[in-house]
Amino acid sequence: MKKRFLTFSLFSLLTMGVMAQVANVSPIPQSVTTTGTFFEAPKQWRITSDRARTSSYALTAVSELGVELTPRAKFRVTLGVVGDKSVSKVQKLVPEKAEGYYMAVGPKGIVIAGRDERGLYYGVQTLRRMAAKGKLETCTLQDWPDVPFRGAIEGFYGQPWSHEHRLRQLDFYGHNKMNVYIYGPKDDPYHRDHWRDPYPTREAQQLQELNERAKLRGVNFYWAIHPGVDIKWNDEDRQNLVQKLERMYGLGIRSFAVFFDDIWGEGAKGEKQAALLNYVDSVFVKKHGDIAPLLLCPTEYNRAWSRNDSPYLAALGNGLNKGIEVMWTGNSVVHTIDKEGMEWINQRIKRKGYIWFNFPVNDFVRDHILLGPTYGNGLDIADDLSGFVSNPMQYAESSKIALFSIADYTWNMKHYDWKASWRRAIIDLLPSDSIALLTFASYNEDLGPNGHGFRRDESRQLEALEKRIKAVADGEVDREAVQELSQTCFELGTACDLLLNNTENPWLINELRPWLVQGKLIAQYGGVVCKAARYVNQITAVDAATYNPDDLYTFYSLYRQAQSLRKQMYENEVDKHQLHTYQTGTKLATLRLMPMLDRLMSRVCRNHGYEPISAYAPFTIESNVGQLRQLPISLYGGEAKITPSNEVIKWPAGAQFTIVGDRPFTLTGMDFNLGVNEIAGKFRLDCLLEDGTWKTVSILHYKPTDPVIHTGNELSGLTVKAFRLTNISGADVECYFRHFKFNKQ
Ligand code: LOG
Repeated sequence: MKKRFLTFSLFSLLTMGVMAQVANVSPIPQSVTTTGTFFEAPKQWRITSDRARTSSYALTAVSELGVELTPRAKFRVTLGVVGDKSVSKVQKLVPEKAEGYYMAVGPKGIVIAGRDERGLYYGVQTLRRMAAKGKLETCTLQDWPDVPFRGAIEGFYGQPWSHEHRLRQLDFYGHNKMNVYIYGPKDDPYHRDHWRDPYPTREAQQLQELNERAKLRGVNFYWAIHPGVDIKWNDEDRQNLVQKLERMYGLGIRSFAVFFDDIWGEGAKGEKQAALLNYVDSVFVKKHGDIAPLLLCPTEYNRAWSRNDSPYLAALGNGLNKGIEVMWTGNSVVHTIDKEGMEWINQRIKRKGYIWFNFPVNDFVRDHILLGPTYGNGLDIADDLSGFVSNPMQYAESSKIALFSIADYTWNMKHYDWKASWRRAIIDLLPSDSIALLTFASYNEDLGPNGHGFRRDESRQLEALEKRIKAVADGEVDREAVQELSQTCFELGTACDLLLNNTENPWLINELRPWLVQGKLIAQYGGVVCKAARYVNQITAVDAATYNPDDLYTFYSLYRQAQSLRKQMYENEVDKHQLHTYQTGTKLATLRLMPMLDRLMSRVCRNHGYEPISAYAPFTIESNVGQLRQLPISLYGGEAKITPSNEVIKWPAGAQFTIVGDRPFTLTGMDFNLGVNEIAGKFRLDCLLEDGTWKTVSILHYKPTDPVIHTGNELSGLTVKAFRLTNISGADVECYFRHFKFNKQ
């Protein structure tokens, strides 16, 4: 057997760790000339800069490098921006690109000259990475970003990030040369539902503090408002909007966005939105003169929702003032971005699209945490976009794996290597246990089936093994393959244990904990399955009657242990993770490892004449509403939940949504929320009884102001094979799919 214990990509990790050099700088610099010679970084540095520069945040960043700054030091660090005397000699070498810098490092000293203040700051960040291991490399660099605006948009549904997490994020963006953070958490009431109301004092102070930190990190702090749910196109609401923006301006914020995503009706009108944005542009942005160009997130924010001749997009393209940026998620809500897609949208909005990349956001697949690599975006689109921001998970620290790569990708697209970037991201996030994190992350890549149909590859290292395990005929076993699989599970378990006890980054470990505990159980289950597999052909028929309770090494004991572990996995999902009503469990390794183990186990069970053990999926969805067809459905105890959708659902007249059981089941309750008050009248609920007839069950709202739909008493105790919801209004209905649950006996 090959020795595989935690050797997964070990070589590349080690070589990277040893080389504290310019080749290690992330994001990858555009142009580097290096001699390959290293020298010990002196402990004391002397800064030389023009007086005008002394209060700059780039200089503050130097003071955070962990060296002693003293005028007596021999090692001189010369800092400046084009036009400063301090760097006049190298001025011509500074790239003529916004945020670019020139840098020279040698045993006598360092020179960093920025095209602008931010360029200088980025030069310091490069130095920070180069000096991280105590050695410096003699080299020169010319560097600049490919994409003008790079960063993150806190734009997901669910628990918004905490203040502390946001501060940590801003530090991280600065370190990784990202210059945008857009504040737009869907569940902040002052962003969306109560957009007209001012923030309470404490929240206002925190936003002010975030904005200050952002300035220190060279980040534009965008505050976004989402007025579309109930905006009236009248002067009063126009003033409400400007007033709210003025308040935020008063806190020191200088970058703003207006969102109209996931709405319909009045608020969704293109000409009205364009007119409003132009108004804000003239009476607010232009009036103050120190505000960044406005950012709009449109209602048709992806191609799947727009016709080729979309009047909506035309209204924006023709109507919006020059300079207002338009956000875009790509060919669908969750999609990678390519050249053809960029050309399509740019023609229509008559400007370069500003990408809102819906990865690694997991608000539509909350049972998975997404720690995989960022791949699939075109490497040739730098000139086709004005900005590229990633919408992360509500798990801020875990999102840094993807965000690190977004920084890498948007800075230097042509040299973006997703595998290498992923590894660097993981080393950067948890240097003390990077191999464990890399191993664990490789089981948290795919999203599982989801309403957006966005899938990722997972555990690529198992591809060959998967084929070998599959190739074996019933009743046979490939002992070497099983041994390797067992080793793989052991490695996953080791990784989970190491991480559970890691104290270097408690922020990260706390977020990962439910998945780490689940990972440990999967690893254990895998070990048992592999042991059981070795019994194939050795003992042909073991049944409970021959079971000796003193002997744990019988197939029957292993069978019961596997059963117990599946139960513990199930209990872990139910207990640990009721964080949010939308949470539907804690899953990992769903693409390769778990299916492999389950397949192997059922084969082994059949061989012994036992019932196979596997996860039980008793319900399926059938629907001619395309957006609902693929939603995952989960069952815990007697409660079944369908994963909600965040977008607007277009429910055609007459279209149905049906839940089918694999056997008759007895209902005890049901409620669902289509996000609209008094919408129950537009739908009918029918249950398919055991005798094959359909019975209608009444549906109603308890209150006119509460969108939740309840069922009449006649539902409880009804044994059904299926039930279905039909739009009987005679017209297409627009609604949401906020939650859907039913209980069975
Ligand atoms: C929302 C976003 C959400 C994401 C993924 C946009 C423009 N809007 O379907 O807030 O996090 O998808 O669920 C969206 O993407 N709606």
